[in-house]
Amino acid sequence: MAAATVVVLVVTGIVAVGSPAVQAQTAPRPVIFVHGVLGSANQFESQSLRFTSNGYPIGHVVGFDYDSLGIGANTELVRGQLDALIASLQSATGSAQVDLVGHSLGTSVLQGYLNSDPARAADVARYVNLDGFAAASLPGGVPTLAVWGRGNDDRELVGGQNVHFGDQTHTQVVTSPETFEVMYEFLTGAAPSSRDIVRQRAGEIELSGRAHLFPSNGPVVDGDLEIYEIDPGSGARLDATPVATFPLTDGAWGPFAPDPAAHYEFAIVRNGNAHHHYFEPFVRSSRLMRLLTSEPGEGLDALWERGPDHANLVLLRNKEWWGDQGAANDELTVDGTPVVSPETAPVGKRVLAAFVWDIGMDGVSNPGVPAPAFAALPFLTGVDINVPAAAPPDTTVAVRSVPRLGNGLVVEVNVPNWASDNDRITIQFNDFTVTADPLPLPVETTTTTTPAPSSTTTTSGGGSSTTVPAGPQAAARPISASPRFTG
Ligand SMILES: [Ca+2]
Repeated sequence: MAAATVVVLVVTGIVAVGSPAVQAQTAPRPVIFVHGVLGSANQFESQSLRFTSNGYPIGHVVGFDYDSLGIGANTELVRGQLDALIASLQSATGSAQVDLVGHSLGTSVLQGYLNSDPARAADVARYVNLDGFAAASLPGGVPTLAVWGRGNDDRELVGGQNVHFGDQTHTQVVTSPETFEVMYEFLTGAAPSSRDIVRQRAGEIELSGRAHLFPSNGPVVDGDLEIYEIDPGSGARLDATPVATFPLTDGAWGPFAPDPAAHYEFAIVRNGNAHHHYFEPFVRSSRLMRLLTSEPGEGLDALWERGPDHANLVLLRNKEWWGDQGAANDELTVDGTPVVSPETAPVGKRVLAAFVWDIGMDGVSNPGVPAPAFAALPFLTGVDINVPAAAPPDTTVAVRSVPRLGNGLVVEVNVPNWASDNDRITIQFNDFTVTADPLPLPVETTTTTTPAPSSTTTTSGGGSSTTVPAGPQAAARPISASPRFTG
């Protein structure tokens, strides 16, 4: 009986492979992203914006957060949580199957999940394996796309579609437009109309997400999230009263509707401590924002020195900062002092987050000597820059990013010099440099002011107005307009 069931499932999978045109005409299946070690669902945020730019309902692009360091002891727990998430999406969307995307350690989690039970594999139409584990056969027999990054030119997932981006680093493979393009076509059977994120207009953007402890992804349950509009030139709050406040009881917050022209501070306030998070202006609705913090004095917060005289900053981007790649280097500075350098961010260290503080609390910057405490940690680096601080803040810290191969894009984020004894600062930079403008809004014309030609046989009622498109409904931006290699 069990063997017969397996045969039926395999046949079902083959039918799905041969029917891309049918798939493209139906509502897209929900897609679930499973991050790797030290990761979070936030690493799929920009891809979620690309999916919704191409018509996916926002509730169909979901992130799954788990404790990546505890996965060995929690394998069955995590599989049970995935079962529940998939069942909830099937119920909420009416889709019989979902798609799964794993990155790095997340590919081990998902390959194990798909191989664990044919009933689980039957609920999954397609699987995307991003720069993670190879396999000798399709996980659970599910059709698979494997995308490989730098250093994995020889890896293969046997039986799957294998794509190699040798010029993209490990997490860049997750967030790049090139990966989106192949992933979208693999999942839907059709090319995307835009691989760039399409901006939404004022009044259309809604943000929500979670506040998590890093790296366990445990929820923050004992504080408030306060959102302030800030002066982009100084980082100072425009008003002492938050524009929105969300009690954090299970980590979840939102929705919050930002002005796309405004700049904001998201402050996690807990027990006299505050963790201030800053972003570039928002371009599109998201449910995958993750505000990462830690218990004061624990975890990574134990690795840097805090005090009343200097500010501590985390500079984060879900695309590796490159410091030893010559013309392809990223530029990142704090008050003009380089954070990214050959010493602090060699490409092999895969740096996603730079921890910046006055190492030794000696009032001296020594940015060319990376912090020994971070030497053995993947994706993280520590940089000695003395940023004088005060409580309350009395000046502005200027952080400047010039993304590699960004066509001259310069991003400046200015923040107050919060003192690190009670305040911490995170700045998250976008992992994308290109966005597309939305289609033009329909233009209203009034029929009464434009008499119809005599040849027209049908006319509208007198005095009414009608809405006509301003022009052909072109794609937001042709894919060919973007360079193939985005660095
Ligand atoms: Ca120092």
